[in-house]
Amino acid sequence: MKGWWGKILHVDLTSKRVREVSLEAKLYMEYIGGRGLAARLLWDLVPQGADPLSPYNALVFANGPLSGLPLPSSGKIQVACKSPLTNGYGDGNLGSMASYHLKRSGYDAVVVTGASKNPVYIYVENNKVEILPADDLWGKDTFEAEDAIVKKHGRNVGALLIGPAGENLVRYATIVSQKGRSGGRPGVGAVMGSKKLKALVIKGTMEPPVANPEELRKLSEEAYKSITQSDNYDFWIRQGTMSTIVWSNQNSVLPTMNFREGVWELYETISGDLMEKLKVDRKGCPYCNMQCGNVVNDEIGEKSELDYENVAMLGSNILLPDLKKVAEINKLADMMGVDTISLGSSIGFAMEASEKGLLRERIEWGDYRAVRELVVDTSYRKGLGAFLAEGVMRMSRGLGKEATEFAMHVKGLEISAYNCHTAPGMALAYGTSSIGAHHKDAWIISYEVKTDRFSYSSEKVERLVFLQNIRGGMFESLTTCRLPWVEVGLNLDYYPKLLTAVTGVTWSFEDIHVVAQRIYSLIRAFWIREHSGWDRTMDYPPARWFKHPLTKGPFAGAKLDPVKYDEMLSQYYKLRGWDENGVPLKSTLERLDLSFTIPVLENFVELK
Ligand code: PTT
Ligand code: SF4
Repeated sequence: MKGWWGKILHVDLTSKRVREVSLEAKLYMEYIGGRGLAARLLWDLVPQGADPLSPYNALVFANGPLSGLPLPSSGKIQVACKSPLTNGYGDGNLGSMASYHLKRSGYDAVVVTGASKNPVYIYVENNKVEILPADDLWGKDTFEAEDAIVKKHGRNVGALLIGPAGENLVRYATIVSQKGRSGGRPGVGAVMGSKKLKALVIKGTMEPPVANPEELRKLSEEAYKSITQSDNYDFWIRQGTMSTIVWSNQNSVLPTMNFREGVWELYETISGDLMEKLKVDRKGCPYCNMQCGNVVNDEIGEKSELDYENVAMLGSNILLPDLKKVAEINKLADMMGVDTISLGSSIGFAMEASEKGLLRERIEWGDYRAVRELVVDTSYRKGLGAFLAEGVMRMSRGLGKEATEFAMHVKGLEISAYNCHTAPGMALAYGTSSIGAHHKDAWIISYEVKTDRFSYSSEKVERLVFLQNIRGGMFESLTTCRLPWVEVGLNLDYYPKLLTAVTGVTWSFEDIHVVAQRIYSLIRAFWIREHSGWDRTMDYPPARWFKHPLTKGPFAGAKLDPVKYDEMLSQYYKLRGWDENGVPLKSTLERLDLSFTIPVLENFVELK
């Protein structure tokens, strides 16, 4: 079999037992890799009802067949587990040399179960695996810890690390690599912390398994060239995702004051244009020729890497009108290993609760010093920070019904940086994303504002399913960065061709769509297995978008229509082959070779 090694590494930290597990070729054909493989492993390995922060949870680090190979923007790795934030399926995606080294280590994935009593890190060098003490790393931030790892093992390794937030089980702690790449929004870093695992360090030196290296070289060369020849290439290199600040404000979707508004009169204080003036460097992921990490000097003169989501959630959403200050908060989040989106949302929620007198503590909108302190306190679970470390869903439950209306999450995961009062398609994308409210599965909003933005049309729902299958299904499983396609228009046809060259098996888009449908239904089955009393309300966006109209900008007065949202949701379920509660139909599970989930699901819901 080419394209995959056919083996994963299983490390149990309770028994300190390490073993290689061979997987059948059929599994790879059915799930491809990355997210698909992770979802299947989690279904098989995590006992139903397991506490995500207990030794029973499993942590998966998975490559796809294209990750870490010499082709555009391939240096990505999936990290996944049962989420301590949502109690459902959770994953994330990091650009890291860990992807490159895993591809050359002889394994497709590393799975960690159990929990160590003392801090450890795992060192994998090809098929030599060691569980090493990490007492001297524990307590260090992710930047210091990576420096210490590099000092010991040299520069030629890939390291995935947690910081104090992961160690202290902050429910939205992430995994960080290369001082500025962060992944695993739904608390994957906290699960790593619960296992007392400070880092996974990989060094791989073997030849990766590629069926047709000459074809891979030819296709990659063409694709790299096509990227640099794109009309948008120069602008992308200058601003990367930061150009979205102006775009979002222009289109009334910039999250402002805890998603109360979609426009902010001070948007220029955090814009991509301003960022360009402050920019001192550019960073990015391995094998990328359109690197988008915009590095600026922050308020205290240290380097910080900016992206749209970070800046919107820690800028407009909490009314902090100063890019250098936002950059400092962002860098602190990377050092602590905490997700900027959930952090910005939790801080915004606390500010609004304080304004409304629902919180004893006073925390004013835009209070930079208080925010800086809160980031550290949240990471160490101190004072008000201990409350914020729980995320907005749990915070709001402690504050009463009024607070639940402005708790901006779906299924417990905080909403990423698009306000949807005027974007029903994007609201549905958040409602039905595989991990809770994240834009990665479907960024339909760009299409939506260009077309009939206020419509709840069936055509929009069809587009949403298509985007989810490509983004959440194909890219997350291959696993490569989707931005060459999204931002500079790399032709999607390259991907089945690259997959064919690497695996030696002919893949079409139809094949990939079937895999994507399988992954969506399996992840849905996982959610249902882990949540008793499942129904369609799990797929609803926050009440704020239905109840509190915008008060500013060209669309003042606008809000979502709950009846029409429900109609869209029903149509979405039909297209996925799910029933009116969003539960996969028996026939869908059988068609997608997911029959093994049927007897399990029947314990929790009535399957139609
Ligand atoms: C991603 C989410 C995003 S999405 C951003 S900015 W974005 C935030 N980045 C954070 C950060 O930085 N530090 C931090 N402490 N927390 C952060 N939380 C937020 O996390 C990221 C890029 C970006 S930048 C995007 S859109 C694309 N996302 C991809 C994806 O999801 N899949 C894929 N196949 N390709 C993608 N390419 C792009 O990657 P999560 P990264 Mg990320 C510092 O992790 O959990 O998926 O959440 O991985 O290496 O930093 O690349 O405007
Ligand atoms: Fe990484 Fe950005 Fe390149 Fe994607 S476009 S691979 S996120 S540097």
